[in-house]
Amino acid sequence: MKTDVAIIGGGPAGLMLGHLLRQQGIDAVIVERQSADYVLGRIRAGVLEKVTVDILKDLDLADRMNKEGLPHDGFFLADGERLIHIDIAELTCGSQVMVYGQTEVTRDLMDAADSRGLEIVYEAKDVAIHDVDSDAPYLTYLKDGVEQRLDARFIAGCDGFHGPSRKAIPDSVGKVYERVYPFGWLGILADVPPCNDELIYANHSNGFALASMRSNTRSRYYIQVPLDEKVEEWPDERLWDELAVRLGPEAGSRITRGPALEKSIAPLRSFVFEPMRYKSLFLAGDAAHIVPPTGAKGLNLASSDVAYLSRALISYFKEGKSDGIDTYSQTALARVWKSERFSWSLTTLMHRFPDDGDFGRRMQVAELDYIASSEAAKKSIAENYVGLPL
Ligand code: FAS
Ligand code: PHB
Repeated sequence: MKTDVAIIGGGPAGLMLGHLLRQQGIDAVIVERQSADYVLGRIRAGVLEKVTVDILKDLDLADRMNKEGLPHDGFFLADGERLIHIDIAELTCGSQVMVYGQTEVTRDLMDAADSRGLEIVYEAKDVAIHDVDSDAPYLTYLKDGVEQRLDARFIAGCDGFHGPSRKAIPDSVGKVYERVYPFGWLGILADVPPCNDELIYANHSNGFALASMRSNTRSRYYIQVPLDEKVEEWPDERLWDELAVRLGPEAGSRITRGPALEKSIAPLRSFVFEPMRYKSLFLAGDAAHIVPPTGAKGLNLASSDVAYLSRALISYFKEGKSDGIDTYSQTALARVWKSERFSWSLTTLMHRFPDDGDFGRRMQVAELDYIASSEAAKKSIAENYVGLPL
């Protein structure tokens, strides 16, 4: 089989890239290790920046999001009983974020693939990358036990943190920047109304908590837990009790309890791999970087990578220009690092770190006092939260 761009990974990055290329008549094939149901079963991001909303609108795939999504004008930082409102619409001259789950974004992109000629090979096993240092790279993979070959001009590694594409870049070329946090997030998804109409990020002496949602009838909550914690140690009732404590008396009293539809622990790390291009191989999304979810940046960084990469590849195939692909890594990384900084900063502010001690806690209180009293501090948080311009 032959295509223009072979995409490894059928998550949001791979699906968005594939659609944007097909929309311009450029051939692309996605090779995905899991089944479609497995990909849809992963519960992840909940907040979309403008860049992600715009990609769905540009692809004319925004109808369900416009119908079911919840545009939000602000969120809260809670510190014990104090609630600090970040009015993002006022502070950013009208920008909003869209609450619409990554699962739904992925579903909308998947459902449109066939009708738009975007081929997705699901359950492709043992994907291997060949000859990326040439102009004729190719993939091999097993489908129903039979080895297949996919020749392409370029390969896009959209295969997430654990995929093979980063490893296809020589150690002499690649550099890793990483910080692993000494805690994880225990998340619960339940068909209960949210306790608040906007998100609440809470810093409590027991640890961080987040009250989020997927709709007006489906809520998503998280609490910070030690890295060695097991989901089995958190029966629903214990988790609901702890959320009521950490979110503060007002929001806590409005929590509606219900059975978990999903409950899992995700580790937190800040991670960047440079460069995001090696000859005929490009990296996009979690394949190149990971952020702690505190800033709601993970999915949205995948979107900005794909916005840059699709423009570069379209310019190459339709105008014969290489300046976009030649500057892709540098352009994408400039935005990646600013989002890494914001996500690290908000994580540091809102979580209890085992080694912080009294001084570290006083620094958090002083920063929250400053944010509560400063328009400039709130504006800085707001413009990062809605997403910096491309
Ligand atoms: P993905 O990981 O979504 O997709 C990569 C795809 O590549 C997967 O479908 C995988 O099956 C496939 N793949 C991997 N190896 C392969 C191989 N060898 N061959 C073929 N295919 C292969 N972000 C937020 O903004 N907010 C959150 O709350 C949040 N929560 C998260 C919770 C968890 C547990 C995780 C892991 C991430 C979370 N994220 C969150 C980040 C997440 O949303 C990612 O940023 C987003 O999925 C990035 O999309 P992709 O880059 O497409 O990577
Ligand atoms: C979510 O709803 O899953 C969510 C929202 C905001 C975040 C992280 C996760 O910062």
